[in-house]
This record gives sequence, structure tokens and C-alpha cells, in this order.
Amino acid sequence: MKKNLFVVGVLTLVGLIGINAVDYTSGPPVSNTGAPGENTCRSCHAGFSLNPDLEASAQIVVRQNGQAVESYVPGQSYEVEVTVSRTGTTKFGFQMTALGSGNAMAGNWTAAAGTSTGNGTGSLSARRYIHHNSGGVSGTNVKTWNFTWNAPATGLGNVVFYLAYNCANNNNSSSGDRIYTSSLTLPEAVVTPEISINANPNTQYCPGNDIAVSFTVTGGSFHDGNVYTLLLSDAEGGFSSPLALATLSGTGSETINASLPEFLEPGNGYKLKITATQPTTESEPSAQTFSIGACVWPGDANNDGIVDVFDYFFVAGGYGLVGPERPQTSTLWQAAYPSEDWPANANFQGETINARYLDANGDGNVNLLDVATTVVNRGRER
Ligand code: HEC
Ligand SMILES: [Ca+2]
Ligand SMILES: [Ca+2]
Ligand SMILES: [Ca+2]
Repeated sequence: MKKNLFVVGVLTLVGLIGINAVDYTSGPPVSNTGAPGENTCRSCHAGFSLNPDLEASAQIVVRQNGQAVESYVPGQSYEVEVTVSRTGTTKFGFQMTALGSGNAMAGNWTAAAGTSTGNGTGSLSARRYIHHNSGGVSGTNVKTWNFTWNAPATGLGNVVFYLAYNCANNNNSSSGDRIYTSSLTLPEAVVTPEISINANPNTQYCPGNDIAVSFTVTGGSFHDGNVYTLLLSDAEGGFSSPLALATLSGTGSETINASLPEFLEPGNGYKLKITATQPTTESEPSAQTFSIGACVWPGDANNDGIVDVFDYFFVAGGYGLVGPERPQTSTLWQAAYPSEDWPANANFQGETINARYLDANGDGNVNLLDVATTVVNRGRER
């Protein structure tokens, strides 16, 4: 008799071990989060409809260094806390996955106490799951699981955390349990690149001059369709009503070419700014100021816009005057060349003009070359 009882005991043990092999308490089967293409725990825990009442609640909080976040940065890791509650419940379970755009698996999980990970199979083999394990089911009225989500290396836009959870009746069977679903959408952080304007080789310009502004983009790049705009300050460097000089499509560091309008008032406090559209960004004003001021058109000695015989007389009359050299020395009638005021004036037939305009080639002397330029450029108009 005693021997027979022992045999029965062994058989029972074997039976228990057999159940243990499919002990779902130690972790539910994968792909039951209710995410697109998946079932929920109800495929087995079917005693109630899905989300049968409003008695249960779930909260998914994503944190980084203890601070709750409202977006994720690709490649970074986050602490996830899932809290589920239902008054009167003493046994809980959950499973979660995270899907980004196109329902692509977003990153992966690192399990912690009370949780385990699992991989999808078949058509869902890319999916990664985190769920309770046998050490993570008991709780009174409320249950919290903490684990790590490692965001995907490349952003996937909005990531949805799909959660299915079980508020079980603790009868060690799939009967009598209530299954609920919940989700959290975590947008991808908008990383805004920064624009800094590089030092400009020229510090003096004339109205009408061309200007090439190069700038550097750091901290990422702009999105497709981005448009840069070059803004010019007022003469004191203020941007309360800036002037848009030019636009350029691009996503990284570039050079914008523009020409400075003729109507600009003279000043030496001009600054630049660059704005971008994707995402909306504005650079700091350029560190360097530049001047827009009086400029010489080579040969137009009286600065009336045309080179004619009067200019010849002005230069002849001011022959021998000296003054500051120009930054650019040229006699080409292709631009006005910025120049400083000269100490001397020139006069002809009652008209007075600063002698800088007489120095056609910009070498700081009024001499034969300048006379010649009034002849070479005769007839030129601007
Ligand atoms: C393939 C069927 C199946 C699926 C799917 C399934 N379970 Fe279970 N689950 C069981 C069975 C069978 C039991 C009871 C035996 C056991 O504990 O292993 C059980 C037991 C449990 C228990 C303990 C129940 C109690 O009343 O003591 C919890 C909690 C649980 N499962 C959670 C889940 C969660 C959460 C999901 C969904 C993510 C899930 N299960 C999906 C089959 C399943
Ligand atoms: Ca049950
Ligand atoms: Ca003239
Ligand atoms: Ca000269």
C-alpha cells in the first residue's frame, strides 16, 4: 500500500513538471500585446471581453535619468515604468512591444527584476517583447514593472508602446482573468541643428555689391525641403524688421550669394542672420559687423552716375591729392568700390565733391591713371 501511494506521488510530481514546461506565469507567449497584427492575452484568457470594465487602469511612464520625457532621441536608453491597478487583484501580468513608423520594431528591451524579454516568430520575428516573469506577478491592487527601453539607433518617428495586461483571479488557470490593453505614443525628439555664420572676408560694402555669406550647420542637418534665408539688419545691427536678401535650398553648411540693394542707408553696424524652415531655426546675428557706405565707381569723379568729360575736369583739378587707399583697387566698371572719406575735397564750376571719388583706381593718389580711367570708362552709367 505504502509503495503504491509513493508511485501516485511520483506521477503527480511528473504531472506538475509537465505543466511547468508550459507555465505561462513565468512569461506569457510572445505577440499578445494587441499591437497591429497581434492578438491579446485573451487568446487564452478568454473569460471576459477585452477591456471588460473601467475598474482597471494602466500608466506607462518613460524616463531618462529619473526625469519623465515626452519624446525620445534615437540611440538613447530610457527607463520605462508600467503600473497597472485594479482593486481586489493580487496577481497581474503584462506584455509590451514598441513600434515606430510602418509598425517597425522600435529598439529593444533590457529586462530587470520581475521581467523577461522574448522575440517574435514568423512574420513577427522582428518584434521584441518585454513581459512579466514568475517573480513579477504578485501585487495588492497595484503592480509596477520597471525595465529599460533602448530607442532605435535611427529615429522611427512616433513610437507606440502597446501594452496588454492581465488582472488575474489567481486561480493558476487562464480562466476568470480580465485582460486590458493600453498604449503610449512617444514622439521622436525634434533635434534642431544650429547655424553659425562664418566670418566674412570683407568688412566694407557698397549698395549694390554682391555678398557671399558662408555658414556652418552643426548638431545634425536640416530636413529635406529646408530653405535658408539670409537676413540683413538695419544699419545699427538691429533685426526688428530685417531685410530678406536671398534664399537657398539645402540641409547642411552652405554659402548664400546675394546682392546688397541700392537703397541701403550708409552705416557701419550692419549684421546678418540666417533662418531655416525645416525645422524653424534662426542663427545668432553674425559676430562681425560690416559697413555699407560711400563707394567709388571708377572714373565717375563727381559721383553723378555717369562718366563724362566733367569727371575728367574734376580729376584734372584735383591732380596730386592724396588720401586713404581703398580695400579693393581696380578700375573695372563692374562694381562700386567701398572707400573712406578723404580729408580733401575737389571743386569744379561751383560743385564740391569729396576727393575719394577722384581716385578712380583706389591707390590713394589722384594722378594720371585716374585721368586715364575717366577716358577708358567714358560713357559708362550705373
Ligand atoms: C497560449 C495561451 C496563453 C496566452 C496567450 C496567455 N496566457 Fe497567461 N496563462 C495561460 C495559462 C494556461 C495559464 C495558467 C497556467 C499557468 O499559470 O501557466 C496562464 C496564467 C497566467 C497568469 C496567472 C493567472 C491566474 O489566475 O493565476 C497570468 C497573470 C497570466 N497568465 C498573464 C498573461 C498575460 C499578461 C498574457 C498576455 C500578454 C497571457 N497570460 C497570455 C495561458 C496563456
Ligand atoms: Ca485565472
Ligand atoms: Ca560723373
Ligand atoms: Ca589713383
